[in-house]
Amino acid sequence: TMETTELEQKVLQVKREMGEKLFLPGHHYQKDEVIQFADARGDSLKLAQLSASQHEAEAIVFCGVHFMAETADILTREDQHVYLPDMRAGCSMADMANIQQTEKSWDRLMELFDDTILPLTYVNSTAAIKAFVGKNGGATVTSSNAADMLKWAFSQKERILFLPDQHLGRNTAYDLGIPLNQMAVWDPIVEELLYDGPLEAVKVILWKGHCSVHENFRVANVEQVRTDHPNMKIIVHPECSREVVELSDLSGSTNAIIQAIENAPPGSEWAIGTEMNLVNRIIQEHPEQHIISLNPRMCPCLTMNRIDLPHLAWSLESLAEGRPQNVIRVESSVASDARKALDRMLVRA
Ligand code: CIZ
Ligand code: SF4
Repeated sequence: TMETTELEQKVLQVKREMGEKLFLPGHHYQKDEVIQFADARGDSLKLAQLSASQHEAEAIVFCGVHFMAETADILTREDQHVYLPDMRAGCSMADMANIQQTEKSWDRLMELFDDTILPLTYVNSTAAIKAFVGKNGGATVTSSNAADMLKWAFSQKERILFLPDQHLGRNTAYDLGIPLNQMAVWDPIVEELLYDGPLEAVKVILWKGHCSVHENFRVANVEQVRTDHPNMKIIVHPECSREVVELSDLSGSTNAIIQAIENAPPGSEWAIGTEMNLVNRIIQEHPEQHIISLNPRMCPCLTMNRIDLPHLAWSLESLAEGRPQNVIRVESSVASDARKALDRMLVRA
């Protein structure tokens, strides 16, 4: 096996050789050993938009998870190819909405609600789900534009089905003034609507999915920080539960979290509720502030971490040797419907 320095040399060598023909986007949740080589860092929306604007690039080696690489493929030309250094880099949230279940659930829900629903999907979803949403008049959303997209959706239909993250859906709808008793949860496993009131009152139907990383930030963690650090501000990602968001000082997308820390005066104290690699990087980049993770046990995204230096070096080496591995190619009929859902968001982003 190669030593770290050899692997790093390999990465640098291929980057040098390929120049503009290679684009290497890196998600904020990636390991330091990988993101040090990224041509751009960002959240999933920024990386998708940047990938789409790399007209010189023949190869995009995506340092992130599978759905992000799919989105990059959908938004780039036919002759540009997207690669994922480890095919096991999935997303447990995206996997919580598979297309068969979604189509079955949709039929049930349209019956229950008499054709009054528009589907929205968080970009953290498979290309097949994005295509389903695009075909049915809906759009994708990210955590930075979810509120605007929800408003748009209500200009189209009476009710929204929000996939696959119930927490982002609930937190965003709540911020828009929709009371919790007008939100129902759809459990796709038992095909059941979890709701107490009259069906006419339902405005938002939340797909019962979640992020297994952000669910690890609990009310008990918030209470502990309030006790141990009374002056500390708590900021969390809206993939955290409603209860945790409610008890925190601020909530916001990856970019909003980074901005809040950058704009805070020296000596500020923060507990951050988001993925571990990003929190650690923010801590390193802001020694003038006192920053901790909201959950002291830290919360890594295991699938993001599957992209490591050995996988990146292997992926680039195989590409340079003309036998590229792990191409991410979304079938063209799926891609064209998924693109409709993405475009409805991008024109408003
Ligand atoms: O939790 C994630 O995977 C996020 C926040 C992705 C992104 O950048 O939108
Ligand atoms: Fe998926 Fe959560 Fe990991 Fe993001 S942090 S890639 S939503 S499992």
